[in-house]
Amino acid sequence: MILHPTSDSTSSAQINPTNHQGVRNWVTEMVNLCQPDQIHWCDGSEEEKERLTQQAVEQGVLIKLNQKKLPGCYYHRSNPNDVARVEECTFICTRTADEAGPTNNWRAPEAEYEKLYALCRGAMKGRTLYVVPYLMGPPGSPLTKVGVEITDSIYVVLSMRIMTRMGQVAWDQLGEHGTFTKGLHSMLDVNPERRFIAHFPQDNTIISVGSNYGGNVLLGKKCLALRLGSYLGRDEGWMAEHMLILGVESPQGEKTYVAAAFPSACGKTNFAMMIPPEHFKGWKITTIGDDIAWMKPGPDGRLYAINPEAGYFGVVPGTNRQTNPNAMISMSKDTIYTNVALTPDGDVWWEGKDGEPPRECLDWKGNPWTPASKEKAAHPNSRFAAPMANNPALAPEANSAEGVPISALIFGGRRATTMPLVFQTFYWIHGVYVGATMGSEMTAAAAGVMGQVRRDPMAMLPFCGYNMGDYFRHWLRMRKLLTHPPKIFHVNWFRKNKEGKFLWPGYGENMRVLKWIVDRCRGRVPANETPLGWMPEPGDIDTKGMTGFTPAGLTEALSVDIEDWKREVLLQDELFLKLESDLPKELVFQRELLISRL
Ligand code: OXD
Ligand code: MN
Repeated sequence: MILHPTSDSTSSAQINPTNHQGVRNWVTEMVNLCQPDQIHWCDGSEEEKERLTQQAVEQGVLIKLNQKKLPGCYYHRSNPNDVARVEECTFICTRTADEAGPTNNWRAPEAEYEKLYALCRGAMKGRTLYVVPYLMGPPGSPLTKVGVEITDSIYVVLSMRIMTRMGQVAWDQLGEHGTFTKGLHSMLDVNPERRFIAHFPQDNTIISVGSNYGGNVLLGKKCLALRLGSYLGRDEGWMAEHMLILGVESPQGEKTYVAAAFPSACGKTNFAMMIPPEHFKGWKITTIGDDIAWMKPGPDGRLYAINPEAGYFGVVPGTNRQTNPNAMISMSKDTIYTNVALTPDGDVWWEGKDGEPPRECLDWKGNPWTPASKEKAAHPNSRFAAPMANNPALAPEANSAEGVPISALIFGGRRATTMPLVFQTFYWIHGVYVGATMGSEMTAAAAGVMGQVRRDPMAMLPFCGYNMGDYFRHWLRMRKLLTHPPKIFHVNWFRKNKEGKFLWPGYGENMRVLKWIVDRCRGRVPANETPLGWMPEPGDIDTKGMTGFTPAGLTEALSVDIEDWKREVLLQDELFLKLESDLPKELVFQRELLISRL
């Protein structure tokens, strides 16, 4: 519904889709601040999608792709200065710096509001202000939260429609008196000098300016579901984690659910949609979520998880029919592609796609590209946004209000050395220590030095909305609320041999490791006690039917080098020293215990 700001946009029930006075007042305030030419209250309907898509094409924000090959799919090219999350422009604005902690950039709330409001003043002149109501979580779930994002980006509106349950459904859940997260987004002039993603946990508010990149501007995702979510979870007794959620179904119909935290661009989407190898006939993996888990103790003392999202915002390069067939199908219709390459027949291409590279195409910046070009055709962090309903492996439980009971939590980073293929931690506190000391090589999902190992506790370093030491304390506290806590594991699909070749093939073959994890959860397989935790004998991982893989390869992938581990413990100090007095003593003891076992 389009309105002119001069008409009273917030008083008439007829033209206003919500009677929530808090929403009305805040929208009026933001309209007065940003001074748009028009206001559009999104209803989430098909008709609205068609109309806005058409407008986005007319404005050159989207390009219509070949509808025979990719029905309902569109192409977007971002400003080349705006292709990834920017952690140095991301702020936690708590009352005190100590509440944000040493791993976050802190700003005092008053000064930050003042600065950002000054930037937003009149910023939407000549533009439309969209009011986007959305749900994070299935309708009716006790974990579900309502957000309202105000944005001047039509790309954000159309992406939010894919990534969340957007429109009337959110007003219905909010009612007249519910609480909601306020999110203000303006692209401004998409200038890195004026790019700020600020979170005000104590006001349940987000302000994001100067970017149009998904992770910075789809405010339900990283900003609400992780940063504000983790803060709310601490206060309300639940957990917001950077985790995929999947179901493993045996040929006998036995279902086990696991959640796994891997840093950005380390294979969460691939793992969540995995197709088991031929040898595992009758086994099925179903996807509940590929990026975020909200988890709460259930009445039976188990930990229940929901996926707050409704779509996937996945990394495209390297995805193909071998590595992730379900992702290929998911993005074959009704998908927005960002920063991939565009072929002359209106198709998309990226490094690692099936088949030969196109003889010519336009690269992600719109420049002519051929296989002889030195630059990559698709940006390494190019993305697809696709509705989860497109995923052939989607679990029906993805829409369940109560969520799924989690048997295993899995941590894993991208590590060329040191970390074995899999181990199980001895008990919860040990598992928290292993998660807290997780390291991973940096990827293109965030601006920074690629390949450098950094400590990324629970894969939450960029996403924890409060003091990391307190976050660890919250993890330790959660154990007391669970009578049947999940078992905690660590995996590493990325270990290399001396020649620099991966020791484990990864992708669908990860089913073999997952099967061991499921069997451990169900008490069906023995394990060796090692300094790191419980580990399989090489024979306990089923390698039948693997080609080009030798038992020696598995032994090497599982090996533990004590000298490497002594170095690893020292590297963990990088984080522990930073957290200093904030660190729970339990984790310091765990460190001592590990050293004594080495
Ligand atoms: C993401 C990320 O987009 O973690 O999911 O960067
Ligand atoms: Mn992520």
